[in-house]
Amino acid sequence: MLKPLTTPTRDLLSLDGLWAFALDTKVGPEPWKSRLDTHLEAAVPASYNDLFADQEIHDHVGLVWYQRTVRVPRGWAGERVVLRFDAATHAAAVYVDDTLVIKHDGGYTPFEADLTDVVVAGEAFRLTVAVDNRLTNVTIPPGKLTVGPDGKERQSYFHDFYNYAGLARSVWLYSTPVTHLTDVTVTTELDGGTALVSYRLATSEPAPASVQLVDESGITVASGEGHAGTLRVEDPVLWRPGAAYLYRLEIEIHDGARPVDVYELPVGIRTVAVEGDQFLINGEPFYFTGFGKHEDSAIRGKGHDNAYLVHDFRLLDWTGANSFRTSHYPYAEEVLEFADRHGIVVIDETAAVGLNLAVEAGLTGQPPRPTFSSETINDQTQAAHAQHLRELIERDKNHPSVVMWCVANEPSTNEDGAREYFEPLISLTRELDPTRPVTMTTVIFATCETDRTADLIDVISLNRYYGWYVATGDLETAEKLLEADLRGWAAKYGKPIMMSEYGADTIAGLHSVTSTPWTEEFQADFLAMNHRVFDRIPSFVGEQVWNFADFGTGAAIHRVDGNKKGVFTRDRKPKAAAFALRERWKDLRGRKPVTQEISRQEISRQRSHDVAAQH
Ligand code: BDP
Repeated sequence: MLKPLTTPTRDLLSLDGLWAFALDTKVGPEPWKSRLDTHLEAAVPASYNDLFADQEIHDHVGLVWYQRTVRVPRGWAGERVVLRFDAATHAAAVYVDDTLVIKHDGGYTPFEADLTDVVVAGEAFRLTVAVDNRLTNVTIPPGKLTVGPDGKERQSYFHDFYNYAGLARSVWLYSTPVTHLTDVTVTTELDGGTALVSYRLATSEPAPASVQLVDESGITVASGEGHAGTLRVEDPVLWRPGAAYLYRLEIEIHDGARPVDVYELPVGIRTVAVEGDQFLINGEPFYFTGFGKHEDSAIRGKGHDNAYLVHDFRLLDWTGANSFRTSHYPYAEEVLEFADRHGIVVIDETAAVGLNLAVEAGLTGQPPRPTFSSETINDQTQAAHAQHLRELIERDKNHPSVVMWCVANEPSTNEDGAREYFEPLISLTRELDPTRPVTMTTVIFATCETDRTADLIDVISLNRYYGWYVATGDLETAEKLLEADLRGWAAKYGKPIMMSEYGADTIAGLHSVTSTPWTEEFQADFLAMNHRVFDRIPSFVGEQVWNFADFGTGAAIHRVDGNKKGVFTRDRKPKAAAFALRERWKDLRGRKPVTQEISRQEISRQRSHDVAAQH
């Protein structure tokens, strides 16, 4: 699905701002048919849960209603008018005046409705959205609904972050010409000193198309005709970790000699591959440093915020991180675009977190239920997971920063049914995108002996908490257990291995001269122990600490004001571990391939050389 843009043939109107807001329990039937009877207003984008200082809203399970008036710009007569939600968590039904225009399931991917036949340029309409936060065994992520003694629904879920909901990303109204581009796919390969940039366009109806690839200084380096083709770029400037470079693909759809639709897409020329036990970017080994993150901040919950975006990326840079994983759901598109522009490498994860009922048993003390069965994670869940993968890959396929898909976080891959569940989904991922490696993060219960899916994936990504959940506080024992665990995987599979999560809860400001869990010193010691082990495993290709920052969770006796494994606090203040990591990742620059940085001067020297060669 194309990101909406303003171009010479397309206009874009942001619908962000304050919307009328009400819980379903406070409004009458069919609330979309009139003005929402409420005095509450919710910020969009933001999760609604923490906006109102109101327990009932914070804990609400079920539908909420958002409403606002929208005037279609008067200049849009004769154009196609589209309403787009960047996300609605976790399901939505959208009404324009009295008409239902679209429903969507899945809380982290965009959806849109063509309003051309239901709105009029220059006139206003009432836009009402029902957003549902409920999670069941057949949603991604899954959850469980029960009914409390008061007759109200209660939501539980098997993932460790708060079930923030609402319109946490932007909402847009945009116009396109009637004949328009509907999709573009770009892939890049290298053939010696030449880049092969293949493109495939889809249009609303058959129409001639042309493309031009333009470099950062505005020079056209290649052009093509038709809906598909391969452009050759001699001596390309590559998109590299630590040194982003983006060409621009300018696309024109024609009607006779006239361009009827114009669109543009940033293109980073780079390759990714797994060969033996190495992860290669541009044919060179790459070592991931960085974090698993969350979209999380006080008050906004998961609401996208450009100030946090800029600041978080500056902190990534400050610590020397070259990458992050979008744990545990696809992030806002603005985040990936920013990573594209700033040379940060991304592992793009689905919202399939908590497909693991052993975790539920651990949290509730109840006997474990089988994860994969007709009553739990079943064919319908798998279908929702497949649809989610389609939407994710369709949205993110063109981002050079995205180097790998992560199909799920910590699923119960040691249980019966895991292989039957995941094999088709991993094949689907490869079919949808044959260019990127695929991984899943492995839960501690799945050992190299008991796991049933690791042969299906390209990179073994392990979430391990030795010294925290296992051998708590005993870093000597932890070091032995961790090393044995990693060596087992390395010997059995011969694939690249990375640590996709390792971390220890830490209260900022808590100190001790002895190694004591929860102190800042312990967190730094814990990470150092992990790093000693990683450095002893030759097939190790990366370390992503859990977590970048402290984050909000549901109520649990082991969570005091959320999860405290952040290297930064929730308001992004460094703990001691941040300084330790900064030292470690600076030191790694000489020892591991953590960057392919080249200077801007080098890039412009290379470009002027290429331009001279072309003339
Ligand atoms: C891992 C999960 C992650 C949790 C983390 C933790 O992947 O979502 O937040 O543990 O317990 O199992 O901190």
